[in-house]
Amino acid sequence: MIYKREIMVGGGHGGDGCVSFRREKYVPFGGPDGGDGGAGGNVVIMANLSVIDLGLMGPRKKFAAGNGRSGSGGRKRGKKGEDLSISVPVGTMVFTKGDLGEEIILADLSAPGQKVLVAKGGRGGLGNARFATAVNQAPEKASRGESGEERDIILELKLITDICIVGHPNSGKSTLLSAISKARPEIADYPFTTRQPILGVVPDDRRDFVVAEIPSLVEGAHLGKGLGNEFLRHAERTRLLIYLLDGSSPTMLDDLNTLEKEIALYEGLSHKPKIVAVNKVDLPEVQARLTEVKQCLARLGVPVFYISAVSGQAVLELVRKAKEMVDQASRDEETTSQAPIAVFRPKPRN
Ligand SMILES: Nc1nc2c(ncn2[C@@H]2O[C@H](COP(=O)(O)OP(=O)(O)OP(=O)(O)O)[C@@H](O)[C@H]2O)c(=O)[nH]1
Ligand SMILES: [Mg+2]
Repeated sequence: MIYKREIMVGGGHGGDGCVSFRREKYVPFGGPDGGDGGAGGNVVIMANLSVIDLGLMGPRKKFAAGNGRSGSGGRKRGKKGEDLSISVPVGTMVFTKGDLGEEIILADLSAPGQKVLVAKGGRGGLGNARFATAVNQAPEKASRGESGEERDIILELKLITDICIVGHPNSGKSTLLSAISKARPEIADYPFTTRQPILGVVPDDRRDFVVAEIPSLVEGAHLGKGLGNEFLRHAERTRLLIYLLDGSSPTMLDDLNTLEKEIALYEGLSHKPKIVAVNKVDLPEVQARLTEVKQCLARLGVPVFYISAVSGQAVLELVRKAKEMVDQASRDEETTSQAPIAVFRPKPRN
C-alpha cells in the first residue's frame, strides 16, 4: 500500500489564436475572422471511495491535462483541452512545495467527492478578429496560447477511522477485527501476519463505525524495529485507540508499557481516548492469573476489558463501550473546533 507519493501535474497548454480573413465572392472587405484558441484543460484531484491506495494511479510521475486546440477561420474558437481528474483515496492530503521546499497544504480530501484544482490550464490565445481597430481593420496579429500551470504535488494518505486496534504481534488484532466486522484479514500464529492497515466496518443502527487494524508494534518501533512505526500515521485521524494485549504473553504488562511508550513517541497520539483489552481469556493459563492482572490494570484509569476474540466473550461489551467513546469524542470535536475548512485554494505560481 502506498501512502505517500510525489507527482507533477501540468495544466494543458492553451491553443493559439488564428489569423484569418473572410474571403468570399461578392463579400468585399470581409475582414479578420480568426477565432480564439481553446483553454488548456485543468488537473483536479478528487477523493473517491472505491480507491484505497495511492498506487492505483499507476507508476507515472507526470499527470498532464489536454491542450487546447487552435482557433480557426470564421471566428471559430478552438476546442478546450480535456480536464484530467486524478482519483485518490478518501483521507488523502494534498500538498505543494513552497519556494524553500516546505510542504504547503492545498486540501484535505476527507469526504468522497471532495476535489481540489491543482493545475489550471493555460488561456487560449486571441484570434486576429479581436485585434481589429478603427485604424487597423486587417490585423495580421493573433496571440499565442499560454502554458498551463505546473506544480509538484505531494499526496499523503492518512486513513480516517473511528477506532484503531494497535498491539503486539499475535495479540489477536485480526481475529478481533473479523469478529466485529465483515473484514476477513489473514489470521495466523506467527508475528507480523498483517503488514498493511486493514479496514472493517462495524454496523450500527445510527451510523457505521470504521475500524482499522494497524500492523503490529514492538519495542523500538520508533527506531525501525519490527515493521517500524510508520503505520501510526493511520492512527492520527482516529477517535479511539484499542490497545489489544495478548493475555497469554508472559510479558503482558511490559507489552502494555511498550505500547504506551511507542504511542507517546509518535506525535499527536498520546491524547487520544483509549481502551485496553486483554485478549485470549478463553485459555486456561490466562484464566489462572486473571485476578492478579485485573488488580494491576485497575489502577490504569482507562476502561479495561477481558475478552476472547475467538469465543466472543465480552466482545460485545467492548464494542458498546468503544462506540460510546467514539460518539463522545466526535461530540467533543464539534464543540472544540469549528468545521474544518477542507478545501484550500491553491495560490498561482509566481
Ligand atoms: N485462544 C485464543 N487464541 C486467539 C484469540 N485471538 C487470537 N488468537 C490466536 O492468536 C494468533 C494470532 O492472531 P491474529 O489475529 O493473527 O493476531 P494479530 O495481532 O493480527 O497478529 P499480526 O497481524 O501477525 O501482528 C492466531 O493463532 C489466533 O488464532 C483468542 O481470543 N483466543
Ligand atoms: Mg493481524
